Order: sequence, then C-alpha cells, then structure tokens
Amino acid sequence: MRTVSKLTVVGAGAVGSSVAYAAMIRGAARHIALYDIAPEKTRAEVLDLAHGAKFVGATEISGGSDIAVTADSDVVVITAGAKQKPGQTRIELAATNARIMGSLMEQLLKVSPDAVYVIVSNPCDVLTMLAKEASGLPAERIFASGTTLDSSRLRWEIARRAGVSASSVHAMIVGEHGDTEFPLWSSASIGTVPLLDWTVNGERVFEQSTLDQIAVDVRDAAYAVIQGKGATNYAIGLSSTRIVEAILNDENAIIPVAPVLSGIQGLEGIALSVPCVVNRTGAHPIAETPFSDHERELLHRSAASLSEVAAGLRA
Ligand code: 6V0
Repeated sequence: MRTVSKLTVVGAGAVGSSVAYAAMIRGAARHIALYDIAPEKTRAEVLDLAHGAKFVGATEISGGSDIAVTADSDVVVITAGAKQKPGQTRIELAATNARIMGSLMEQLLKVSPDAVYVIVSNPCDVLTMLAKEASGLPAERIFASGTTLDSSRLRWEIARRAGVSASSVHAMIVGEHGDTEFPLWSSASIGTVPLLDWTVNGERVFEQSTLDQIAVDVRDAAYAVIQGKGATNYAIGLSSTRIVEAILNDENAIIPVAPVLSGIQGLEGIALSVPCVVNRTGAHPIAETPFSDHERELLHRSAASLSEVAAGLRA
C-alpha cells in the first residue's frame, strides 16, 4: 500500500507556486508536484523550491509539463488559468477558465482517479459546478476553495479592531467567492463572546456601520491587492494549504469551502461556500449551520447570481 501523501498543484503561476511553497514549508504533503503547460517556468519554479529542501522537512518536489507528473495524487489543487485583470470581475473570467478546466479535468482524472480536487481558479464556484458535471465525481470530492481566503481576511479585520488573535475570532464569509459573498454575523463570536457584545475600553466596537464596512472591505480585498501588485498569492497559498492539510490528515476540520450543494438551506445543484467538515473523503456541508432569515435570503441571492453565470456558460 502506498503511504506517501502526494499533492499536485496545477498551474505554476503566482498562486500555484505560492500554494506549493506554503505546502512545502508547512510539511503538508510528503510529495509535492507542480504541473503547468509552460515548461520553462515550471522547471524554474520546481528548481527554486527544491533548492530550499535543506530548510524544511522531508518533502519531495517534482514537476513539469507532462500530465504524467500528476499521477497518483491524493489531492489536486487547480490554480491554472487566466487571472483577474485590474477592474475585471471574477465572473468575467468564467468563459476562458471554463474552457481550460474542461480539458484539464479529463486529463487529470485519467491519472489520479481517486484524488480529492480543490478548485482555486476563478470563478471557483462556477468552475466547480461545471467540473463536477463534466467529471461525474461525487460532490464531496470536487469543491472550490471558496470563501476560505475571504474568511481569513474577515477574521483579520475583526481581530485587529478587537485586539485579539485572528485564531480567536470565530466568523465566516459564505456564499459566492466574489461580489455576492457575505459574513454570517448572526453566529460570529470572539472567544465565547458574541461579536456585537465585544468592547474595547468599555465601548462596543462592532456597531452596524463597522460591520457593513468590514463586509465591503473583505469583499473588495482582492481588488485592492491586485491593483497594487497584479495578483494575490501569499494568503491564497496559505489558505489552500490549510484545506490540503485537513484532507491529507483526515482532520474533520470545519472550513468554508464550496462543493455542489444538495439540500443545504434549500439549495440544489449550486456550488457555494458554507461551513463544511473537511476530511480525507472531501468536503461535507454542515446542515445544522444557523442562518438568520436575512442571511438565508443573501445566500439564495448569491446562488441565483451564480446559476445565471453557469447557465450562460452551458448555453
Ligand atoms: P498566473 O500567474 O497567470 O498563473 C496561471 C498559470 O496557469 C500560468 O502559469 C499558466 O501557464 C497556467 N495554465 C494555463 N492553462 C493551463 C493548463 N491548461 N494546464 C496547466 N496550467 C495552465 O495566475 P495566478 O496564479 O495569479 O492566478 C491563477 C488563478 O487563481 C486565477 O484564475 C485567479 O483568479 C485565481 N485566484 C483564486 C483565488 C481564490 O481565492 N479562489 C485567489 C487568488 C487567485
């Protein structure tokens, strides 16, 4: 029986190379393979990562432009595709990346039929819906990284205002990874204190206007980073690695990712982020997650926006 865990990262661009780098530093997998259709760039990224081998745990780094390098993966993280240009929405990327995803999934599945597939390329929710349909994989085994990154941004925004560590903030962004995403404020807390009750120097810090501003800042965070440096890469590298760890270590960790939903909050056939239990078999949405009436309405609005884009791509 093979005991070595293998992670393949598809796409050796800003995001893919950062996923491989974060996974290597955190020792997320015993073998990390990088695959991209650009041979020279891929060779250079693999060499650059491998040259750091002395400073991390025992991780084998390989890669190239032959799909064979991805064979027998346990987890495949897909970051291939065109990226968001300044001012462009994720949905505008959809048609180009849907074409890339179609042929990619077919090739990957031939050599890694048992892997769990995590889709990071944008728009990740819509691409997950199309890739699930094309591949016939069960919903838990193909899902988008979704709002994992956005939830980390949310926790950082709350933590710095509250004066606590981000890991002590319990709050999630759900819905589309994009313009219709929103925070689940009704269940947010700092430690065991409901978010709205938190005070600094005796003053409540989370008034409605502050919450609204945080939601907007988190939603538009990618645009702000892309405007300044052309890509977002470090935080998505870390958040994708967190998902990979939860899968390979069979953690049953609760992470907001986006499999195609079946019955959650009355939604059917749409990939949207909701809190999921993530383990070796994939992502399992948590049916008990409480939503206020308003949050349920926002989730359905997010779903309607995504199904419109998906229908446009299928036409
Ligand atoms: P990039 O730096 O242009 O890299 C993309 C890479 O994909 C390039 O190296 C291409 O050669 C490669 N590629 C293209 N087609 C194929 C193919 N068929 N097979 C293999 N490789 C291929 O883009 P960057 O790395 O910045 O972004 C990658 C994707 O991640 C984009 O779609 C972004 O929008 C998306 N992001 C998603 C995030 C999320 O939270 N879901 C966050 C950040 C970026």
